[in-house]
Amino acid sequence: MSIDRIELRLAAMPLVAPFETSFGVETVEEHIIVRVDGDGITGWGECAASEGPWYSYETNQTAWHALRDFLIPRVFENGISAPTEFPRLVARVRGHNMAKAGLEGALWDWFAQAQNKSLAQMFNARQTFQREYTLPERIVVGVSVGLQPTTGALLEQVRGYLQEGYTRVKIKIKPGRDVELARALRAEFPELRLQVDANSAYRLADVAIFRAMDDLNLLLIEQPLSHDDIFQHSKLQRELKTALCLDESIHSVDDAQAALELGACRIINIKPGRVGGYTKALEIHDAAARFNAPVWCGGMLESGIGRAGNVAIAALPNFKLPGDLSASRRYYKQDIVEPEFEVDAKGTMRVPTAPGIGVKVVMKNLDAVTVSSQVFRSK
Ligand code: OSB
Ligand code: MG
Repeated sequence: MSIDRIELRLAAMPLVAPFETSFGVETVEEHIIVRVDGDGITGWGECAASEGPWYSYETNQTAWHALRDFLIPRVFENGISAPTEFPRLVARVRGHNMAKAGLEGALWDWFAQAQNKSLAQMFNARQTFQREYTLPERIVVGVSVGLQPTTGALLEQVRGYLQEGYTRVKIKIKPGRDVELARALRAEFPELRLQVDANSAYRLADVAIFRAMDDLNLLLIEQPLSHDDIFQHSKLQRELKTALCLDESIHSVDDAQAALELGACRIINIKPGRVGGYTKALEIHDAAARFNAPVWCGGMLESGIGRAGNVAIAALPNFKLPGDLSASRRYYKQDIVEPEFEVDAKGTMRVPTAPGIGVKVVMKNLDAVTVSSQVFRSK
C-alpha cells in the first residue's frame, strides 16, 4: 500500500454570518484541504489554520510551507504503514500542529478506507480508556455563538439555536462584554447548558470578573488567560467553583498532564488540529481519563471534511461534554461534503458509519471555493 500523490488546496469558504471572538472577526474561512491518493484510494484532510496568526501562530501560509517543504517530503521519502506512525515520522518538525493534523487527517481517511472501517471505529480501536466500548449512533453536540452587536441580538441568536434543537450553548466573551452577557442568558434560559470562551483575553488580575460569573451555573469557563499559560490558570482555578477548561494552552499530552496535575483546569478542549492530529488527540483523551477529567471536541469552523473526523473522535467514551460540532448550515450555505452534517430536534448529530470520513467530498463545491492548489508526487 502506498501513497503516490498529495494535493493541497487553499479553500476560501464564505461563512453564513461573521464570527466574532475576542481576537477578531472572520467572514470567510480559509482552510487548506489535503488530498492523498494511492492504490486507487483517496483520503481527505483539513488543516484548521486560518489567514492570520490570531488564534495560534500558524497561518495558511506557514502551514503550506511546513507541508510542502517538510511534512509531505517525509511521507514520500519514508512511506507510512499506519496513520498512528505519523507523529513519530514528523517529530523532528517542531510545532506546526495544524499543518501536521491536516496531512494526518487525510492519512487516517485513506487507511480507514483501505481497512473498510469508519474513522470512529478506527479511533475506538485505539483508545485505552474503555476497551469494550460500543460507539453511539448519535452524539449530543453544541453550538459556539460569536460576539453579537448587542445583548438583545445575542439572546435572539441563542433562541434560534435552541429552536433548532441545540441543548448546549457556548458564548464568546471579551473584556467589557462578559458578565452582563452571561447574566442575561442565564436569566432568560435558567436551565440551559451554558459555557463561555474568552480566547485568552484576560489577566489574573481580572479574577473579580470570573467570580461574578461563578454563581451562574456555567458548565465551564474556557481559556480565560494567556494562550501560552498554564500556571496563572492554576491560580485562577483555585479562586473559582466553576471548572476552567483549557483550549489554546494545550498542544500536547505533556501540556494536558501538566495542566491537570497543577489544577490549571478540570476539563480539556481537544481540537485535533491544535494538538497535531488524531493520534495525539487520542493520547490526550486517554491521559485526561486517567485524571478523571472529561474532554470535549472543539472546532475551528471546519468544513465537512474536518468536521467528519471531529464528530468521529467525539464519539469516544471520555468525550463526556458536547463539542463545538454544529450542523454544516450553521457555518456554510453549502458544505463541500454530502450528506451535510445535521442536528436533530434533540440537539444530536449522527456519527458517520461509512468507511473513512464517511461523507463524500462534492468536487463541484470544492472546486468552487478553491483559490489555489499544488500537486506533489512521489519519485
Ligand atoms: O476558541 O474554540 C475556539 C473558532 C475559531 C477559533 C477558535 C475557536 C472557535 C470556536 C468555534 O469557538 C467552534 C466551532 O467550530 O463551532
Ligand atoms: Mg476556545
